[in-house]
Amino acid sequence: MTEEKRTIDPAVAELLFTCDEGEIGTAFSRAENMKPCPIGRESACCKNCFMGPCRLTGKDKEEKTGVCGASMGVIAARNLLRAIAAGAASHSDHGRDMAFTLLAVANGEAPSYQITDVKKLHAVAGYMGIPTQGRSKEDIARDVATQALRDFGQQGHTEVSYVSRATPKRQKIWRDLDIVPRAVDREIVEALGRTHIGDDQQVQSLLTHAMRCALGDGWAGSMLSTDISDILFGTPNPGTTRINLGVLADDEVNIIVHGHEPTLSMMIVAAAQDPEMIEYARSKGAKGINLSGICCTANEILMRQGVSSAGNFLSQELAIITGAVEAMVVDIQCIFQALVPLAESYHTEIITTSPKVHIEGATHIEFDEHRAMDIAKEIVKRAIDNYPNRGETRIPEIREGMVAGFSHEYIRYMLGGTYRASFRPLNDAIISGRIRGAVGIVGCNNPRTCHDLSHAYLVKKFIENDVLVVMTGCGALCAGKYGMLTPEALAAAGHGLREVCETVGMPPVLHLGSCVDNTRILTILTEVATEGGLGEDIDDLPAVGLAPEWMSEKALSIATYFVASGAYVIMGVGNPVEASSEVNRFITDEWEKMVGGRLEFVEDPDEMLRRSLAHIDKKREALKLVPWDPDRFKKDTVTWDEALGFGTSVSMPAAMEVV
Ligand code: SF4
Ligand code: MSK
Repeated sequence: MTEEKRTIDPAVAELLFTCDEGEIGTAFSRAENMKPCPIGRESACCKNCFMGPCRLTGKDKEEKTGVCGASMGVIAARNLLRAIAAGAASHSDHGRDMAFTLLAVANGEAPSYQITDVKKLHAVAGYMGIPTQGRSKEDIARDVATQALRDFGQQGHTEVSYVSRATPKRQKIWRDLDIVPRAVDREIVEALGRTHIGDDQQVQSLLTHAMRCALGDGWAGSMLSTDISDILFGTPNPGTTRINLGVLADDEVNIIVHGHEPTLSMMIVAAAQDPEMIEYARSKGAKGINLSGICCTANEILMRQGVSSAGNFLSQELAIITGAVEAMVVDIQCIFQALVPLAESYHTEIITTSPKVHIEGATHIEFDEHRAMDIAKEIVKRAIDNYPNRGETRIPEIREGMVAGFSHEYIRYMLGGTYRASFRPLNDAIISGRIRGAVGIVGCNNPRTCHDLSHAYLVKKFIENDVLVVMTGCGALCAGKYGMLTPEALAAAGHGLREVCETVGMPPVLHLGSCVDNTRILTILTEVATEGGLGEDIDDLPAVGLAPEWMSEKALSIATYFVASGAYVIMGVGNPVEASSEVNRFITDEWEKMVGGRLEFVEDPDEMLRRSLAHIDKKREALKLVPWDPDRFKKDTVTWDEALGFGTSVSMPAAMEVV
């Protein structure tokens, strides 16, 4: 396969060419050499007991059953529910660790951390009904952390705290359907129990619980994770940084942090800036210490500390192939086991840090929030000591500037200032047709589809069509690589969207953070619905969620909690439940009848675009808004910038033109 078909990222293409020449394997080549199992890929296989695994194949597979009699629909629904439970567990355990860190800080047991955003702490306490008047921030934080931990493990006929943050209409839908999450852990455990041999064997029942389980992730585990991260490390405000493999420095100690958690990586940021450490690096012949991130650990630290990113999910191996990385420090999720054998051919040390993530052959330095800074310094020192072992390097000279870190709090402020922070101007822009609608483009990369192509293509097409784009995860990092997270991207936007963005001073594509920060999108949608003029709830809004290059079980959980919150969600790459027409009908038409949202799997980016715009226009019509007209806000006068010659431009990679 040619590099153009594997990726549109020139830095990745350059290193893949090197890999091909040197016969170095990567996820790209392994995906080419190993065709996905066609039976498992469409969910026509069950291995939930040892009478199987049972494979239902052939044209009449929907007439067949497993040894126990399980139908194709039940097998596919169980597989989907298990995947959602795993995704929810992964996110939510991250959230639980954040709650434990907050508790340790409140109890004075984690001296490296502090409560940075007291305003956010008070807001979260308010959601939880915890009093704040006349109390110390430590006392409030202790109560918030304790309630958060209760939301994970409480028993009985309870509801997780943040259900109250949804609109009244949404809360009623959930209560009427009995899908309000009782506790995060309980819904995940019940999902595993229901899918055991001989338990729940009805598609409707399994897929209804799938929504409850995913809601526990979206409206508790992940939302708590985002909020507590903001309390500890600060609610993000937009700042500038750089992205792509060209951020690695040829003459400095390069440390990459990879995974999802901000707790250790924020300490490594501080340790890498310690004058003693910088002096130590100089003593080894380096000019300094250069920290960058990959995947969502990158998102966590770039939006709070402006640390640059070396790339997204499929760049993790290529960073090592540059030969310039002294240490890759990993925490949880999305970390290839392949990193360790690959690093053996270079000098890079792979350091695992989570008690939950060990990789055979990696160095394990376990993180403990009680002595976080000591551990961070130990890791930075190891990387410095490794610098003299560096051999030949090949760092692509490719990097791009980006603006990142739009929390929903900042968006409200950006739209209305401190004096009248509000989503009103955004609602008005949608009502007037300047903004046609909004999409959230989120999720991973997947070597089963051209790296970055669908993300970048869809972003370009949506902003051309006056659709505001918000992004998280590796999709957001993709947009950064192609200059789409800068004010200059406005040059590619439609007339109405451009006018709004110029007035407010924001780019047409907003970076909202990491995977768990998809909950910021839930909050924005809820606040927009509550603001007035666009219906009562998320399912009334001209908005769509897309995960064009997804690969993880977490993505399925995210998609499902958005659907259960009322959103239309389209996922790319392929359909993991294709084998069952019953399950496909359920997650589309039945879920739409129940909760107003639907989940579709669509491979072709043009078809994703067509369906999204059709949905946005359908919702505009239902709200009796003026139909979108691309020329209504076309200006016949030039802007001051244009008149003064400060033209804007946005460069799209040539490979996108082939779409
Ligand atoms: Fe086969 Fe049923 Fe066992 Fe699944 S649970 S492996 S369908 S016998
Ligand atoms: S890191 S889950 S590849 S977005 Fe959040 Fe990226 Fe997907 Fe991992």
